[in-house]
Amino acid sequence: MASKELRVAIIGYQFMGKAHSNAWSQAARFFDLPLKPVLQVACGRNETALRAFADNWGWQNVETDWRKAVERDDVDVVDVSLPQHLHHEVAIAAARAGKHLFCEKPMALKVSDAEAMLQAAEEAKVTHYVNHNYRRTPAVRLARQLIDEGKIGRIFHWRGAYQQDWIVDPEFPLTWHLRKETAGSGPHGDLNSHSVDLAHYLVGDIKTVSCLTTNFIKERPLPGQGAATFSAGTGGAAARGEVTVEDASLMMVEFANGAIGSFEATRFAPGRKNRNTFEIYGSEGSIAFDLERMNELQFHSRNDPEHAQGFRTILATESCHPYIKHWWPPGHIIGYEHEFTHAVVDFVDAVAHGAPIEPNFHDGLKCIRVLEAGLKSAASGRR
Ligand code: SOE
Repeated sequence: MASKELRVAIIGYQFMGKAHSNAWSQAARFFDLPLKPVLQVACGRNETALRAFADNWGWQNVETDWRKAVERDDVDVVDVSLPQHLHHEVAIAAARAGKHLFCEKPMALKVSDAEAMLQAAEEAKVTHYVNHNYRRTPAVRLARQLIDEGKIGRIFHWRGAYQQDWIVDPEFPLTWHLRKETAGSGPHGDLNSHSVDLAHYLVGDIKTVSCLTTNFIKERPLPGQGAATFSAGTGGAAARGEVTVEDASLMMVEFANGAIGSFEATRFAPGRKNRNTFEIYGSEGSIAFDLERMNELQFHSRNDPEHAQGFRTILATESCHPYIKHWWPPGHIIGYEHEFTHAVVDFVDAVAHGAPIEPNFHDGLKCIRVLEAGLKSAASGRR
């Protein structure tokens, strides 16, 4: 590793490629980092699009062959910003080349792939991280702090709902998200992976799962130009293809600590653009979060004087709140992209100190186990 530098290769340049590039370039501007991230190499298959991406974000080199990118001697970290079916092969090759791993969620398509990724990372003794970015929202960190302080007591209920609406139109094309071979599953994997990770973080391990999935639109037009996450693109084909993942999932779980929980994940909730909500109810109080109001946390305490009880809204933008003092003065809200920057900050710290970071490949695997159990339950009708 170059002294005081951490040289990154990013593989993938779409939505997550941009979110991660922004984080790698912002982190050292706002936070004191033990190592300075260097945007060393960007990698993708379409050279023209890749060069435009690299020029825009300041990546110093480009590679169109991911194997060359992950094996370069001038790279310390491989950032896997690819669709999930490609994580496994790239992450394992990068670990074997001795690179630290910053990997997009969900970690893998299936448990066996996630296990192999964890094994490769552990054998290589590299730092490994799965980017469940919502853990690093200051209001979510505050929720964890209140739980650790016993402010809501023994937890009884988790209620998570992650809702979007970008494929409600039956003419939205059959992008990679809607095919089993590339996405593994639909919103159950894409969205519930976030909720399950948050539930693991805030409530604890999940013991049993029962799940129901359904598919509302069976066939869609094949995609044309520019079809991507949230975008129909143009010039879709007249030919249609089969949707091979679920459109919505409802899952019920028992946690090891005795709490019970529900998870709802859908892309068929008109008006809900990217609404990631959770509610946690305990013996001493309750907590509620809504990503569409991500700087706020709702908190109710049964220990407040009876006449003053009710949900209060805490604006998690004071300097006492996690990460906030590095940004703007109090009350100057932050956004989605800041979660990614916080992840980079903690990742750089972990690499510099040889310390683990969460969620890592153990946590990513645990999440995939729950999701895979959910799909098995949905297919078999059994708990
Ligand atoms: C698409 O559904 C998506 O981009 C997810 O893949 C992300 O993880 C989520 O944060 C926003 O929605």
